[in-house]
Amino acid sequence: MENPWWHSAVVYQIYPRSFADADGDGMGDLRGIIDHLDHIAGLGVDVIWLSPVYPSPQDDNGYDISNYQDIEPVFGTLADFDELLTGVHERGMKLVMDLVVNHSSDEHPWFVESRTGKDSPKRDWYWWRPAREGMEPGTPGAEPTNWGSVFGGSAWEYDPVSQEYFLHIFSRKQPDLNWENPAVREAVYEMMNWWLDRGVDGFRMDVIDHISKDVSLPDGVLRPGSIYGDGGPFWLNGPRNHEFLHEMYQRVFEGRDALLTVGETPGATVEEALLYTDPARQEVNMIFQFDHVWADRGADPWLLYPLQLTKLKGIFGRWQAGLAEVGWNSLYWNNHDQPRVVSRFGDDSPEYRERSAKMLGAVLHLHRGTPYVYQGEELGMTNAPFASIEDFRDIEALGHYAQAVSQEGRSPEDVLTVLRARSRDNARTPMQWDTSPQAGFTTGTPWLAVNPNYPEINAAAAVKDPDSVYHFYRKLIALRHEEPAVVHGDFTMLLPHDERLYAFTRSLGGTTLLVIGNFSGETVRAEIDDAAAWAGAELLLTNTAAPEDLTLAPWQAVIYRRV
Ligand code: TEU
Repeated sequence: MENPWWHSAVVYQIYPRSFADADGDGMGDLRGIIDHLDHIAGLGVDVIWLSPVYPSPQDDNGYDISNYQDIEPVFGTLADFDELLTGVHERGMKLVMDLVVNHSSDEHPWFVESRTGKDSPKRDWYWWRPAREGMEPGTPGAEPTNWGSVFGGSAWEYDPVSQEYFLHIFSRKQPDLNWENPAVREAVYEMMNWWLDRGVDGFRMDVIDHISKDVSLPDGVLRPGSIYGDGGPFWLNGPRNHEFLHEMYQRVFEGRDALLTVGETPGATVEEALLYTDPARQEVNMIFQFDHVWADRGADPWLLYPLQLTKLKGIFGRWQAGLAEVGWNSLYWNNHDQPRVVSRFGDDSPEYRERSAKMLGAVLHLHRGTPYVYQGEELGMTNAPFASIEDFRDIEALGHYAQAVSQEGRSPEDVLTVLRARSRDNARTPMQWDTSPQAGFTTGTPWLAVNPNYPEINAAAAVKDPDSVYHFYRKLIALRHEEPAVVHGDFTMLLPHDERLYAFTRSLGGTTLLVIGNFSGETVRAEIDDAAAWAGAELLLTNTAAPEDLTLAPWQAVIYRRV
């Protein structure tokens, strides 16, 4: 197969609620995005991925959709959307929508109808089940399975009218759609075609490896310290997942040019990824795997560990090798679900924030795959100083806190410590545009507090400063567009046992790139085998003074080229 365009593309993710508020209601909107398109285009990215902008009760900030074919009024109108799409296309970029079809909102007309009773024609569009045998419906423990939901509490919600339960892997306002029912699939494909006909350029598919469930719905293993079982094995990469995605390809993507499709797959292994992304199988272009963003946590997502660089390198090395011949990687540090990478794997102190943010960007962008930049990452935005549980807004953080403190008796301070490091709200604080009040995000009161560090960290300052993280990212993106070895080169990990240096080469034809990132606050010499050969090599990019003898300053990154 010819190399598709998205092999050399870079994607920028917008979380609309937190990007830019044009009308002063404290919430970002489409007009705000339109007003700031030049900031994104200035980075040189090829694609924008827009997190959900559809009508939604906003229980999970738009990942609970009540109408798939319109725009949330808080964000604007379909006319605004068309204007945005035109503005994106005029700047030579593409626009990819978020597709959230593992579940809908409980306020979607499909679910409203499904809920009217056992005889509803849409009853089978969702997962309705009776109480556990021999148990009184609605009593504790009578849920059809013992599964916990991702956001805390049971994954089943009881409906007293029909005396049955419906499944919700996420919040009770996000009932899971039943993909076993062909009418559900047809409705989804029809909606996708409607957006593509309108001119959008593809989809990022929310938890798309959850759509096929083990229909026998067995109990899960009890999580240590929890009262709920782990349903993951029965809803991740289920028996018909690949079949459904191939059908979607045939019904929606076949015969359309220049699209980008990326599946979010928290449960994917390298082996599964090969199936999802092998072009011959016609499923999706690439997936978001989670191994590297789970490198610093345990099986229990709320247990945190310090980063072990050797573990992180092992994960990336495995994915680079696994998809080298067939399939394709996506590359990301950040999105709206992850804490800020400079606070997590870098050093967000004033001394090293910018340098470590650039180092992390350099290491990620020089891998083989399609890099994703999440809004604010190009500024080196940091985690936020949450003082108490009242400062959080995310349903996941609040749900976890309630379950851990009230139901499981954990100490509120311990739970808060983990939330400060881990909460998704770290990624969702408003975009920092300038030094005006509320960082120029809104003239009103922001829905989530602006990070108080905006006088130092903001887009206006970054765009003006040629040494900023923003301009470093711009150079990384340009390098991908100009140097074929970045896109196509073979990947070889060096120094796999080093806990401070992340080093690798990329080779294509006669060109070899050497990339080294120092993940430590110490000065470290890279003891690579052919160090002498790199003595006279061209230094393409670094984030502080050029090193001598491959001796890297704290948090330094270097990219050398030899031809
Ligand atoms: O995320 C799925 C997912 O993997 C997360 O819920 C993850 O388990 C959690 O964030 C770990 O902290 C997608 C969306 O990206 C997320 O925003 C939604 O909340 C979720 O699906 C439900 O739609």
